[in-house]
Amino acid sequence: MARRSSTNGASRPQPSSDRGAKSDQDRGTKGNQLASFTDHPADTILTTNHGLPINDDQNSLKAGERGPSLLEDFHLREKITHFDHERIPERVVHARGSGAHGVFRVYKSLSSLTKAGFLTDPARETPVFVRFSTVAGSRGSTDLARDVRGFAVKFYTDEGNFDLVGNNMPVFFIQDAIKFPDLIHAVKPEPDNEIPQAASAHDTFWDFISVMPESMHMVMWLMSDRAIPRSYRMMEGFGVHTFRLVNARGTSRFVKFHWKPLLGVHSVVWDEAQKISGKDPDFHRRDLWEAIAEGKFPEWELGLQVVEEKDEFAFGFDLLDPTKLIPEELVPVQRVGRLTLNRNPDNFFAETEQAAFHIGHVVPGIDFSNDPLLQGRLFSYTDTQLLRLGGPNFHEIPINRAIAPVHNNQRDGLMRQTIVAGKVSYGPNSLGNNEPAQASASAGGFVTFAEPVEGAKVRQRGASFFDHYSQARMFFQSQSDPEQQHLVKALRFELGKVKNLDVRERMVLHLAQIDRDLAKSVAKALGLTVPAKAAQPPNRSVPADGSAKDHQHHQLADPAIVSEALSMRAQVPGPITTRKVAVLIADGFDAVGVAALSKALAAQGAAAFLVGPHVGPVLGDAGKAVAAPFSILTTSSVLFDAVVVADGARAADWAKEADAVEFVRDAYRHCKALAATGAGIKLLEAADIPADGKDGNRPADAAVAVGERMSRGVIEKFVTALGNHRLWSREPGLHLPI
Ligand code: HDE
Repeated sequence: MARRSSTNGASRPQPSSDRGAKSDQDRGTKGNQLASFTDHPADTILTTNHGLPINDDQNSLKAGERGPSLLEDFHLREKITHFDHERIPERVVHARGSGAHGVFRVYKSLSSLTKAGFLTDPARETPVFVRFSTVAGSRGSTDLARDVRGFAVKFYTDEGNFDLVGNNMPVFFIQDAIKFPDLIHAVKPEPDNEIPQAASAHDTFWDFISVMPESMHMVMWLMSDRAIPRSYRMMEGFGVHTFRLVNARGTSRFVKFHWKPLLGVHSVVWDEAQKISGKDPDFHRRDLWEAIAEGKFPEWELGLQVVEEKDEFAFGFDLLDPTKLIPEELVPVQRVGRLTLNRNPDNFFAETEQAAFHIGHVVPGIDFSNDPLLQGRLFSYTDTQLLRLGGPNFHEIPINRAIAPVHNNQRDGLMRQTIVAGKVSYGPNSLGNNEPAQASASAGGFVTFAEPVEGAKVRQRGASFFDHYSQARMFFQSQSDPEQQHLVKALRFELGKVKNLDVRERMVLHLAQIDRDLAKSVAKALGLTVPAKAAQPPNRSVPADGSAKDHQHHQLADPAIVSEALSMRAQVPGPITTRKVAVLIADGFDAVGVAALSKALAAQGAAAFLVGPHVGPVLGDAGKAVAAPFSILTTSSVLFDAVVVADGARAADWAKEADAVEFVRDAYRHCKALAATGAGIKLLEAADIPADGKDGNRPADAAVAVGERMSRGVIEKFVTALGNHRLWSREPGLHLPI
């Protein structure tokens, strides 16, 4: 098999040829003369990093068979030195991530809004690289932590790279970049013992939050199911900050960026998330990889909320405040283009790990607002790459290279790849025709929008920034009942893990400002009560000399809004494409029924996976064996969207297996669709699942389909339930009384 070792990599849009210097590695492995050394083709021969073919990679060079190793062994030293240096610092936040290549295309020209070429030309397909991530955990932590997810998109446009470095939640914890190190120190594992990994449920996080009222809106999102997505492919994305779009006439408008997944917005439940973390900590990474490998390409629509310059102050909140969102009911999201992820990386480290996103990578037609969080980020991203990627030339790493030509007078530095000929590396110059030359605006030069700015130098925020609760309340009150229940349970869990009682009490006071019922039901699980007239909770995010009055809580001028768009449940569930169904089969199983079910699922893009008592061949009722890729020991229902127990000669045996009982019990508890036929129904009974027609005392469950045979009716009921994602009405019985 030919080995690929190109620095340009087939896996990236090719950079312009004048900058694509070939590596030593390429030259070293391509020589024809190597072919004569072995039977293997020349480009498969083992060499040193300098191209020398290696004769013995099994033994180090020694002075005699039993003698000491020799310093002369340059191959041993090169190999081990390289190995010793394989690690680079992980990202200080968003360390755990997964990436994919794809393309973006705008539906129709947005030239009235922006001059950005990739947004004005529907014929143009722009290559992209996307990296999804969690925030708090280390590089090897679980995908299913309760956390914000990063959603970073690098567009390789003809006018340079544009990075939209967003999250799966539209607001953020803090209003000003100066608080970011504090926030991250609080949420990361505690510094004395480095516990807990990838979790916000600990004292330092909640201590910080409990004295930072501005975090309350984001905390509502973090405690909601948005923080435990079913899949990266089923998350919304948000640019968070207000940006600007600028058209060719120089007209600027404010814009919020959104990504809307075509598979719908879905989450798992917390018990399920914790189990997935044990059973398959790579769940989201695997899910993204497999969907792309199977050609079921994840897609999102790019959405824009556009606000005219004249409407800058039309809202009760400030567009520059990243703890506030613009309700879609006030400014609808226009869907303007489509992102398709269609290629997995060839090498995780070279591409996903070395990808360097920067909010400051913009193209003409896109500009910044004065959001103080955004402004701080403009500094942070290049700075962090200097340490993480080791120097100023990280833009030359293939995944980071622009496809637009790069010409400038920047030179040298650690690991410089580009070889620029000539004497002149300064401008202006006369020896080099004054090139590289500056581009006029009409020739595509980036011109910053000339926003008038005037003011005293102050360390202050606008008054509306001090409304900390209105949008937190809007978010909570816009959730459906099951979503509110999940949010309450998440707060009970997280605050229940906090040891410091003052922190718990302070949080209850904050919750009482958001919604009294919410506060009461959380307080109950903490053994606390909400005071009849809850006192104003503390706010320690005030400067030493600030007037206390200036920093008091303000109430937004906007009327209370319930925004349906904030509820995942209020949204269209999307197709069942790529949903995974576990089918439990034992010897003598109903092969025709299982085939009919698989066919019905495949017709809608979903897939059935056979789970046997063991992996490998399981006999069907007609005597034909099929290979089960999973056994009841190697997988778990938390890794599937729905479960079927097939009829068969040995199907009743499942009911005696504790692992099988757990399998279906979890699926039922997590509100998933279930089906069972014939003797398979016994397993549902063993797990105390109400199989309709079998238990007269309980009403039929809309997401449990049973029948003697795998009839069309059973299949239809099951597929419909799968399409509804989860049957949340099963849940109330599972809750503590509120
Ligand atoms: Fe980041 N953030 N961030 N962030 N961020 C980083 O950059 C930072 C913020 C986001 O897949 C770091 O290359 C500061 C908001 C994503 O590679 C670092 C502030 C949003 C990713 C950094 C913020 C984000 C990062 C760490 C407050 C959503 C992962 C490694 C002013 C809109 C990108 C790196 C990837 C990564 C700093 C706040 C999103 C340290 C100082 C708000 C998706 O530069």
